[in-house]
Amino acid sequence: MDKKNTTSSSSSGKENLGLDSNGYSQLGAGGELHQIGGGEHPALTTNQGVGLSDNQNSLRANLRGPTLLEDFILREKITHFDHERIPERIVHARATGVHGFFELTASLKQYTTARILTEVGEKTPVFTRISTVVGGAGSIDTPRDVRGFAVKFYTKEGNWDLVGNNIPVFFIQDAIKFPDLVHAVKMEPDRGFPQSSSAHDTFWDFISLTPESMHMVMWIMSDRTLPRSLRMIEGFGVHSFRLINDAGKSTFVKFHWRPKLGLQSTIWDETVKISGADQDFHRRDMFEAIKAGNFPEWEFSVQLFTQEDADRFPFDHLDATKLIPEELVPLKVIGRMVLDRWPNNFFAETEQVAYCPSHVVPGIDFSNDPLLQGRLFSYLDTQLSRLGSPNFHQIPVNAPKCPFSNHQRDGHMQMAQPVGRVAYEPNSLSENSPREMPIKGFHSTVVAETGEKIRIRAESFADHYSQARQFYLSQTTYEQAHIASALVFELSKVEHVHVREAMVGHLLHIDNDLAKRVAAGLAFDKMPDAPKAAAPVQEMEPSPALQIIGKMKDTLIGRTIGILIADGSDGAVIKNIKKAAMDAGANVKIIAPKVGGTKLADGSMLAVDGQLAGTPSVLFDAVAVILSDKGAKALSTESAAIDFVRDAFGHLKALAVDKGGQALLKIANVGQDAGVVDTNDTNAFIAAAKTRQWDREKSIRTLA
Ligand code: HDE
Repeated sequence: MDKKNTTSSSSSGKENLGLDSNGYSQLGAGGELHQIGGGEHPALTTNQGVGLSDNQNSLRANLRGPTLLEDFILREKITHFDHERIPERIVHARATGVHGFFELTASLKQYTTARILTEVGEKTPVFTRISTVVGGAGSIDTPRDVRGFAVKFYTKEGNWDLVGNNIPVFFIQDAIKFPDLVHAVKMEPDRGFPQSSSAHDTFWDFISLTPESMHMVMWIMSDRTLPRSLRMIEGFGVHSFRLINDAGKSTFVKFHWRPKLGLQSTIWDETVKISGADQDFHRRDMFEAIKAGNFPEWEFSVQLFTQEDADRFPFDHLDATKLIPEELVPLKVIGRMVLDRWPNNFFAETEQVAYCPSHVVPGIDFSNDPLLQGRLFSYLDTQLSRLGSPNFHQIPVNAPKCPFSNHQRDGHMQMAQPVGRVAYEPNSLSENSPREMPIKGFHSTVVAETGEKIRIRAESFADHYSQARQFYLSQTTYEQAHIASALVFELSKVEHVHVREAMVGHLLHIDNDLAKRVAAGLAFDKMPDAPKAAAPVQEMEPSPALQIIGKMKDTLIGRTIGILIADGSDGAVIKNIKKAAMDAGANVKIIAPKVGGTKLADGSMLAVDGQLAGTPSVLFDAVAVILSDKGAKALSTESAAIDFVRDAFGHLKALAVDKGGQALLKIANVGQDAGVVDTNDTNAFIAAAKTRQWDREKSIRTLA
């Protein structure tokens, strides 16, 4: 076990027995321990427990002779290595997973029998996996993309998987379109790129021919798809589910996660540069936060509504391209989730975890949403292909933490050793074999279904533009400009002019001004025709809850400030800024030309966290630049230093500068505004650092 790994909170004492937290042996060769280099190390063995005397050389016929087939140690090691990979997920391959707990704060006893939703104060272990959708497992953390938000609750009544996204709606209404959507957005089959981007022809071709996706398109073109941190995203169950109470009564429910740190995104240019500076930006951020004990937390809420309420909605709640505005059905906060333990092993847990929306517990049931219905099939099928065995539920991260038993048997990698003669039910030969639980077991809701068996989309699913319009009109002017600019950016990467035109045609139904801005950004000489809408566009009340800026918190908690220094910087000023930032809850990192340390004005050496060339300002939420005249002169010919301040300004961040810092700003041609303050005015700096300087953007960038 890594001695330095303080993030693992396995406190069962099992390590002392050579067992991991799951009770599996970590030692071979009888658990023999060797005293090596001051530490006690388990013996290195084969998988059969045979101790190795030499792990450096394979067995050869003579000193310089051929390698022998007889070398079972070499063959076992290489064979295992050859089989190290399993098929990556077709979507959501790239992810970060963390253990934690869910705690109920308000009971839903009136609505459900599910114990996890009725026992206030009870803590339920969870494993949460947050993913990008499009790229492969080794792709970057920060493309413009939806984030998956999957939570496995290990409840006392079985596992419940809430497999959602950070956006409350989806692209399509019917599961049968999912393979087409995914084939269109993933890398194009003839060329194998782009790896993790929607900015290409096949995606926009499909979208332009799929009007039902327009609401989702507004969300993915917003900054929601550019999260600052996985700790600062919302999560949504998306579909309507049902809660069932002890009288068998059903209530519809939508599930929401809201981050305690507030919602926050980066801006596009910043995201692009983060992708170059740190491909693991989000995974590292989560790892470091957990390691430092800054455990991310989300509030869990529900929207509850009846069939009669649903009948009055101006949309069909079974259509996953629609959301229920909070102003129509308010959110009821019922719990919180805290993520506090990094997995012991990435592959064993984050890779092998198998979520299935069909994993529900008694008291929770499905709606007829045709997308959800398709998902109920797809995920189990996917896990069989990915993990290769119907026994995937026995992998520790997937196994329920409550007892489970049935008569299923055998199969690849059966890890259990069921005893006895009976593997069927009913039986009279066993007194203790598993039996049904007629009262407490899972019951599907009794629902009357009538009508013709038919392959057709319901009329109530025909309105494709009203909520897209509502979303766009609910945004602040800054956010609207980002949406319009994102559309221009993405469509500018589309080679086929007719696809660009078709998209702008759809925008005409969403908002005339938006269509005009995008058409101008693409240099159209005339506005294309709007396609015929399947249903009239309805005017809906704007919903401020759909904004990001409206939901950002002015805070430095969970955020990081970078201080750029060089030889000769003033130690007292550095100390002052650092203290103010830390008092406000921020992390602070010192950046200098050399990582080994910097000699301050008073001759003392200051330790450095990051080397300037490898630690650009995109990694921080605000920056301070503290330089002597000599230091400023030395950095004036360093493009990394020029970029540091230019990007911080361009990404709307606060800058605190002393005289030398000002000199660098001048050389970098960086302007002055309320977000650029003197290092002596720490209060002004901290206030500015808690947000972004939105007004600055129009002075530095042409947005659509
Ligand atoms: Fe998924 N989706 N999906 N999806 N999805 C998968 O299952 C699928 C959909 C979501 O961290 C796959 O285990 C179909 C909506 C997340 O492991 C696969 C349809 C939402 C994750 C699959 C959808 C999601 C997946 C690939 C249309 C938001 C990652 C690997 C009917 C509510 C879970 C896997 C994790 C993963 C199928 C639509 C969220 C192929 C057929 C809507 C968060 O089974």
